[in-house]
Amino acid sequence: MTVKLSSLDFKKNIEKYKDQFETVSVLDKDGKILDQKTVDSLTDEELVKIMEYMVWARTLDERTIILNRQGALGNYAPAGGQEASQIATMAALHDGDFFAPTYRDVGALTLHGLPLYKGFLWYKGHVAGNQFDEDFQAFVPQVIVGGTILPAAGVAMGYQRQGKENVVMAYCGDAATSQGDFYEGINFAGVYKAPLITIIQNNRYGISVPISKQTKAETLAQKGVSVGIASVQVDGMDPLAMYATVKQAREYALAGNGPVLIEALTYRFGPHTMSDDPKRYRQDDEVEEWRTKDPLHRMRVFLKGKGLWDSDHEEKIVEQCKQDVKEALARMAEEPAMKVSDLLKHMYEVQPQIIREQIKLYEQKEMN
Ligand SMILES: Cc1ncc(C[n+]2csc(CCOP(=O)(O)OP(=O)(O)O)c2C)c(N)n1
Repeated sequence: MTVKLSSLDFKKNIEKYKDQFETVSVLDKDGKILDQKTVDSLTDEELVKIMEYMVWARTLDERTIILNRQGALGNYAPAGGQEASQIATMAALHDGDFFAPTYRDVGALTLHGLPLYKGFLWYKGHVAGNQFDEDFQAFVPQVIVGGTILPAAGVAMGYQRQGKENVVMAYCGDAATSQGDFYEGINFAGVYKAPLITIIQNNRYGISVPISKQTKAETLAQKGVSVGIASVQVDGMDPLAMYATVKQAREYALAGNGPVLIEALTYRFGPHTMSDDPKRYRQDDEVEEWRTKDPLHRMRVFLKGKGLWDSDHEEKIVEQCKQDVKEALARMAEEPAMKVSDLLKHMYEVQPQIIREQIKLYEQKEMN
């Protein structure tokens, strides 16, 4: 279709993109069903697993905040509030699927199979927290904003070439979608139809910078349109919508259709990290409003209504998590203190001369 320049109106052109994305939801904030067909497509086992994952992760978040305040760990990026977009989606992965997490996703990474003590070591900046078993299908948490997507696209292309029946799931934040790496990653995955599921955890802030100051785009899902891939916006506080969307995206990607971009509308209840004061840039009523959308609350109401959940079940998961934390702390304490020479040994497969010299120097110092 062609158009005469004389009849072109730039303002109207932008308006064409408004309200292009409807938000997928399955449960409302009070646990009422909005999409019965999707609920019917999920087994009781799946529904309970989603809740167990979220309760465990919320407990871990609360415990880790306390441990951080006690000085037992390094810094911590709280994830409370994001359990539907971050944790429920982990429940949709299959054995052999690959996960590319950010610094906010150590809980999710643990549910993917990382021993918790390794996650704790990672928070402490201990080199052993970056050493995963070779057959563990995940990257270490990425601190570089936007840095998850491009390597994840590479793994997805590799899986595709090996004929593996597995997908790669990568997370990033809203601010990360303004980074070049984000576009390059989704573009590459699109060109090669790689089985990459990218979830944008749109919690509305990049530290203190609100989404309105990050981008002029109406939605973040529409960024996928620019590279021609399937893109969807989902209520990121709705565990069933997030879980079912990832399940569907997985099937779509494995059928050879290419990547899917999911924008999850979510919120972090706590600070960006433990050294941040969100009261300086967020209003209390905004936080309270989002707390009414708590993914655990709506899932609890829904499951109780189906007779699949009670407080004893929830208490058992909470206790399990506390026990896991205790054991992880004990295991972490057994780890030998990190040496500077250890740090230098993991940068290169074949060490250049200058690194070899530095290792030798530090090893001599460490012996004295
Ligand atoms: C390339 C890069 N620039 C800046 C930073 C500093 N930084 C750390 S977290 C952060 C905000 C990221 O926000 P978002 O992507 O929305 O994720 P969220 O922290 O909300 O999960 C910034 C700017 C960084 N780690 N990496």
